[in-house]
Amino acid sequence: MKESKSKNIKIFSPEELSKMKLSKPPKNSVGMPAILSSVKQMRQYMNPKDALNLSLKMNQKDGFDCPGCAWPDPDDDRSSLGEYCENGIKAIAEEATKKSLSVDFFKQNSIQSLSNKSDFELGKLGRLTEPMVLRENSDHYESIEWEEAFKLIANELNGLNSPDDAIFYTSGRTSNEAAYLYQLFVRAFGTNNLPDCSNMCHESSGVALSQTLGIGKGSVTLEDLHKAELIIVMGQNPGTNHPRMLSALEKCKGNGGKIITVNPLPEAGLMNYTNPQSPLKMLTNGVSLTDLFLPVKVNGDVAFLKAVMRLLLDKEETNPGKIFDHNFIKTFTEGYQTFINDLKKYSFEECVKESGIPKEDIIQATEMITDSKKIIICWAMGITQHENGVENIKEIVNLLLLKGAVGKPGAGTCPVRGHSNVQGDRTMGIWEAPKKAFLDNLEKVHKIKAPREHGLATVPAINAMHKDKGKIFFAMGGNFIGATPDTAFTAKAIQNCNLTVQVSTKLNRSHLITGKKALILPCLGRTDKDFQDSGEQFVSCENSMGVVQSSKGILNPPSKKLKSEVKIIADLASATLPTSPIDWQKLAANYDLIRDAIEQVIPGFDNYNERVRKPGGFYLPNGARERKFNTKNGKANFSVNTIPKNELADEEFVMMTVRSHDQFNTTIYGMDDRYRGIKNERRVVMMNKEDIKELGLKAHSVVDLTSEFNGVKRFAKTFVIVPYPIPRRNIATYFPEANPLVPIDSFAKGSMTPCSKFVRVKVVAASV
Ligand SMILES: Nc1nc2c(c(=O)[nH]1)N[C@H]1C(S)=C(S)[C@@H](COP(=O)(O)OP(=O)(O)OC[C@H]3O[C@@H](n4cnc5c(=O)[nH]c(N)nc54)[C@H](O)[C@@H]3O)O[C@H]1N2
Ligand SMILES: Nc1nc2c(c(=O)[nH]1)N[C@H]1C(S)=C(S)[C@@H](COP(=O)(O)OP(=O)(O)OC[C@H]3O[C@@H](n4cnc5c(=O)[nH]c(N)nc54)[C@H](O)[C@@H]3O)O[C@H]1N2
Ligand SMILES: [Mo]
Repeated sequence: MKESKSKNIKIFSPEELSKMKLSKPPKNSVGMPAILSSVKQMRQYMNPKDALNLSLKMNQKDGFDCPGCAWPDPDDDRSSLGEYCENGIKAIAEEATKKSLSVDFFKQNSIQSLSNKSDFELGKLGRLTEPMVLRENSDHYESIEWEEAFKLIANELNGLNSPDDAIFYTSGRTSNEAAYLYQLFVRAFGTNNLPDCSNMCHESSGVALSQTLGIGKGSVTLEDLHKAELIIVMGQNPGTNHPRMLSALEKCKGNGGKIITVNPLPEAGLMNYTNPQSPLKMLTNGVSLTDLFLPVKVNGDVAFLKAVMRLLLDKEETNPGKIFDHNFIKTFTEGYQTFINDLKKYSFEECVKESGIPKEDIIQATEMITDSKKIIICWAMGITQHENGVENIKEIVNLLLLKGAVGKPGAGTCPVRGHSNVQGDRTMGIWEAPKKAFLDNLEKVHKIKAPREHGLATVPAINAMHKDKGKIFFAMGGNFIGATPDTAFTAKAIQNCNLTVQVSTKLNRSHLITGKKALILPCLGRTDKDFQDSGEQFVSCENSMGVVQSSKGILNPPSKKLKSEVKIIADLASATLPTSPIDWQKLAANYDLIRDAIEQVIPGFDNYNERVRKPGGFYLPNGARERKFNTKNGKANFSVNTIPKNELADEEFVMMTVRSHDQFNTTIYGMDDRYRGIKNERRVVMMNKEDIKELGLKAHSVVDLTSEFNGVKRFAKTFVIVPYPIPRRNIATYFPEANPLVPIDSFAKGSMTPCSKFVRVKVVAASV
């Protein structure tokens, strides 16, 4: 039971942590301070002309898809100010930075010295410009020609005992075209080992929604949000992570809709908001988007939903036919009676207690739900990243089904996706568990033999690398070591590999914790122009609501040596599979041909090339939206879920790991979390002030955190205590700093999503 030590993980001293400043969270979110903050970011890191051009083209119909989140753009009128978004601008400034990394930089900086830099510092070094190799036992990356790099990878891949000894990760920025070609290469090579960031993100949503409604995606459109009578936002912080969603919520309210927020934290964006596109409103204090805030205990959501449904059932029994939508239930669903019989086993009081929400507030929420027919429930990581993440979502579906609130205007499911094309990547076949029909089509169209055995998702991939030496790990984007749980354990897994390859735009921790040999293959980003043999190319992405749109970069790339992700895959495939029946180079020369192939293999992409060129793109088919439930029984299914037993041992806390306002996942834009009033520090523990008192601590005390799971103890050192309005015995830390505490074997049943929002920890006196 001792800390597993791995090199290259930075530990901070308390002195380094002393610059923190706290202030009250702001009265209003977005508005002027947001604009100033993003302007600062642009001014600091970009050429002024690029900055202006980019902000005008962001999320416009003829522009590029913001590389930030997956929130959709309006189908019709888009604000002339640009679909403005503070964090979108930061994402762009980060990618379109004027700084770049030369070969000399790598000569001057060893892996060891780079490892001492924080994630924030690494990101700020600039864009990668040339392929680099880290040879065995070397401490410096050195330059390598593209051709030699591909040869090296091909040799290693072809030298494996089995194609299943290679693992091919994807992060959700990869375009449809690149994702399709990538999975095609991986399957032609012979494996389904295609873990992706989705495994750590909305996998629980995909599993739960497929089982209950027959489609792993949400059912609503942006228009539906505007028309809803009631939107319930659960486990999501849109002010920071999906800022443009706030305009949709504002529109809903403008149309008379109401908003309930279910969250352990009173997140600033939801509590108060000023639309950056309304200069007049910016002078005032903004509006409260949330009509009713429910401070649920971490993982108290099933209890909350059951409490509400228990009350609804009582009302229904005294007013038969008035509360539930029996017509819908009879025609479209199965499992109603079993669900109701189970619900009756719970007492309202018991559910209230487990939820942590005041009883009166639950009664009020129930009134609002009773009065509404058009209900949308939105959710994100606060719901999915739990052991019972899949059940959380099934319980959300139960409530919607009772109210007949699926598949009609203004109502439905809204899992709010993370990365800008994470949903599209899955549609393109980035999935370790592909459907038979998909593989059959792939074989037919491309004349390859597709492997049938399911591959490794993220957590099993880490375990496989940890156990067996000699694997190859290839990452199409992302920052695997930064994003995955159990940092020290995963580091060892990665270091077990013979070769690790990162296709990246910027330097991150995954370039420093590597296999015996490592390669960096630098690629074009979303904002860069992409020229191939047939001329200038565009790519396409699918947003959170199933709209596929084109995206075309407008900047000159930071280096002539960069290749597009598509071209990198094609070159790798040509080197690895010289006798392949697929003409990889032809596909890479003209992305229209890749789209033609997608059209043949994946349903819903008819006339892809034509329709994607229309301004605003096109909607993919969505059964649940039309009440066509493609489940095994053709019905929408009620399900029986249980309230988790989350008793805590003495001195134990439940830790959730969240994003600050100044980061995109492992990319740290800045050290502030403006909406939470925390400045200049990321190693913080947000804690209820009564708990701070009880532990004999004070605001700004420095502590260590430990977690123990299945007999293994984990440590993360030096965090500063910040008093925060958070339920008792719940604490919040930032991702990725707290990832060393997230146990590799603690994941959601049914989806294997790491429980990043529920880590049992102890807060102990700092040991340094
Ligand atoms: N600017 C920016 N945009 C982003 C990202 C980013 O890092 N920066 N990341 C992108 C990605 S990949 C994703 S997946 C999304 C993430 O978007 P979010 O899911 O909004 O991100 P988190 O910070 O993980 O926030 C989780 C929220 O859930 C709450 N929560 C935690 N536990 C519970 C619980 O048990 N119950 C309930 N009801 N609430 C809980 C937290 O208080 C927090 O408000 O954002 C995407 N967009
Ligand atoms: N504890 C904890 N852990 C979590 C989470 C949490 O809430 N808590 N959230 C999880 C979630 S929801 C997700 S989605 C994962 C995220 O996991 P990842 O997607 O793996 O991580 P990112 O930080 O988004 O990846 C950032 C890197 O991507 C590269 N990159 C950026 N743009 C491009 C591009 O256009 N092409 C290529 N090839 N590379 C590019 C850059 O080098 C950058 O450093 O993390 C998960 N981990
Ligand atoms: Mo995500």
